[in-house]
Amino acid sequence: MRVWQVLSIVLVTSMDGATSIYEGLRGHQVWSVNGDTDGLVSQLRLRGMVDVLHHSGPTQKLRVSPEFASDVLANFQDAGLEYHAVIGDLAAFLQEEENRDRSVRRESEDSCTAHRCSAPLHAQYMTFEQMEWYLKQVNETSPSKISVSSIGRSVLGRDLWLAHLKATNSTGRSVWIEAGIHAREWISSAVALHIIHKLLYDDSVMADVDVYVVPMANPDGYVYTWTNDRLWRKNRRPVANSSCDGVDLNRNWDDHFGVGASSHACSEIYDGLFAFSEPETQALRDAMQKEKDNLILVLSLHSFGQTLLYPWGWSATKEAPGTLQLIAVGKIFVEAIRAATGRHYSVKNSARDLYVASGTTDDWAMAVLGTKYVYTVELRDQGFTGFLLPAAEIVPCSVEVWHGLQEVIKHIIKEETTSL
Ligand code: 0X9
Ligand code: ZN
Repeated sequence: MRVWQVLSIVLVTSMDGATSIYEGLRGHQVWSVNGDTDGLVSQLRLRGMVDVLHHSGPTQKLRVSPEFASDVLANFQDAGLEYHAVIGDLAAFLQEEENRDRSVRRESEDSCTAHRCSAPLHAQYMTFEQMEWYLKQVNETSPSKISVSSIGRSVLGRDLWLAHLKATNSTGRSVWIEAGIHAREWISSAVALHIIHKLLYDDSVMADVDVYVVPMANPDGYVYTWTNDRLWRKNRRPVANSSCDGVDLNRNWDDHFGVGASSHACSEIYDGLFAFSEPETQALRDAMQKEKDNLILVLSLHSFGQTLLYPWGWSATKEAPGTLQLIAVGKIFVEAIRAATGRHYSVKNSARDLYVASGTTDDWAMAVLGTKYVYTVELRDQGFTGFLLPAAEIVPCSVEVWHGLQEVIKHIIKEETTSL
């Protein structure tokens, strides 16, 4: 029995109806569906009627809102598709999780304030403000090693921060790491901050490359996951003539825009009115373009699945240039993690092994910037807790990415120097 199921039994019986920041998810359920061979779930997803939480293997986990529950049920019944509810009320589920973490949270709140935040927190996820405080503090205390600047502002006016970790022994090559483009994937921003910290205080192969990190690529969405809806994915763009908000920033880039995405504003994968309609993707695009000629590796950190995805995402039949090398270098990442920690990650093709999706950071970086090594990294876990990964996993997850990253960079630099 998976944790989703165990918790659902506990939670469905322990609902106390208390008001909380999870109120927006009151009555939302998680359903488990088996054997959808006709793609009904993906049609409902495009129409904004379900949110796919778990998307690998024959079993899919869906979030179903009270608004659409009876319609979705009718569709399943017509298609003869079996489902069962594994979480009866997400608001109660999340409240319960928070109650468990509360004592730890109080403790670590003291160590990251506006006046003192010298390290990323280990025992809890950080608020957007705490992450800003950390970046501002290291920018002030270590100007020779790091430079933090705002590359633009979000729809609601929050800064989009870029941390430039300066090479001490520059080879003119750089690495780009983007995190947090999907609001609910908290682990991605947490890992990005820990990588920044490692780069600041650890002398290593990384001294040879400039590393650019955008740890919070979707600040409005992230804040919204703390205040209103823990499972929010998109940005917070108000959409004209629609009751739904938000554009999926990982469908808004200008490469095969509109394929494997939805034009319905209520869909979790709504791609926006046109490519680069959003200030967040515009800012990322412009900053990446400045580094275009130096980039040897682009990583877009997401969760979950423990998978390194290589392009293309827009087509399951077209092969990306250098596919064999993409796979080989992906395996170096995976093997470094296995050797150092025993944790299992796998290398997969985005479209063929996951699903077709375009307008993404990775496809755009490869197609438009021409970066040779481009991956989406789906971090922990494999679906056990999914987007609600416990904070206790921040450090081990960061450590494994750090191992993978170092080995991959070593390899790419060696490959470049031997091919000169
Ligand atoms: O759907 C996505 O944007 C990514 N998965 S997630 O669950 N984190 O939302 C996968 C993107 C993979 N890349 C491409 N398809 N190009
Ligand atoms: Zn994602």
